Amino acid sequence: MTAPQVGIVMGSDSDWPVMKAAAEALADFGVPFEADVVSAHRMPQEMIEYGMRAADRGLRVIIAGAGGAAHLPGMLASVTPLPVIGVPVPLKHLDGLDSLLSIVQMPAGVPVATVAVGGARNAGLLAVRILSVADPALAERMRAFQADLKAQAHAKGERLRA
Ligand code: RP5
Repeated sequence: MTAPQVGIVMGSDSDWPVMKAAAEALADFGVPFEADVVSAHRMPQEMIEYGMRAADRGLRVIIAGAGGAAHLPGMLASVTPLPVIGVPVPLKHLDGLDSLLSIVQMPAGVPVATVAVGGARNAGLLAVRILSVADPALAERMRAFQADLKAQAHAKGERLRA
């Protein structure tokens, strides 16, 4: 089996219906990934261990999703040199604004690349872009994907003008 390049982690399996879009984006581009539940509040030692070992295990990017008091992405960013992409997961109350603010308001020196509330697909695509900097074949697939997006947008305009 190919070693995972991206670690997708989330605070609970209840986040998976949102987070699976990141996994699907990575699979679309053939990027090997792993997915797991790593809760900042319910298993803090394991969470720190995951972050501290991630780079040495060969991961290149971490995608971390959580809802509510969403401390997982920031805490992982505090213990790993890897880029961390945070996904605010919307819960029943507050529409994910709580998750967004918990993830995006990081102190200077500890960045988390935060995507939109529920934006797990973009998190996957951003991870692909990060990896493609050092992977020309992956960069070529990203260019083809972008060209396809452009063609679809043009087609929508053509349908409106018709
Ligand atoms: C957060 O609490 C998780 O990321 C999840 O979004 C939320 C609810 O978790 P469960 O109670 O569904 O396990 O830490």
